[in-house]
Amino acid sequence: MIGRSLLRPLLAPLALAAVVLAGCASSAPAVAEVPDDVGPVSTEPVVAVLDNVYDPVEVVVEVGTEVTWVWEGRAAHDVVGEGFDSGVQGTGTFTHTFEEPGAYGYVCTLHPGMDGTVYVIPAE
Ligand SMILES: [Cu+2]
Repeated sequence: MIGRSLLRPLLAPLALAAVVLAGCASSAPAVAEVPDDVGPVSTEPVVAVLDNVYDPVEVVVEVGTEVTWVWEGRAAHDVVGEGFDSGVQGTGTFTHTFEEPGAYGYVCTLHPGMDGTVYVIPAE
């Protein structure tokens, strides 16, 4: 019983921190593990932002690689994932360099079902 009463003041701030962190990541998918069977590495990864799909839907890059999204559709879209957010734009490009391995799912917050994934694998 002594142990529990000592722990309680420590756990309350932790629970609060977890709620705050979850709130910040409301629209960005969580980073997941990269599956073993991902496709070949894209050396110059460029993703077209179309209406309403990313092309290609998935890219595979090594850590430290910059990925570029190019707006080619007629409608406005955004690119929102864990640690990156293009903002809504109708033309132009957005780039992000991925420094940690993981499966970075991302979405267009304007169009449900418009999503893609960047698989970041350790450099050779
Ligand atoms: Cu969109």
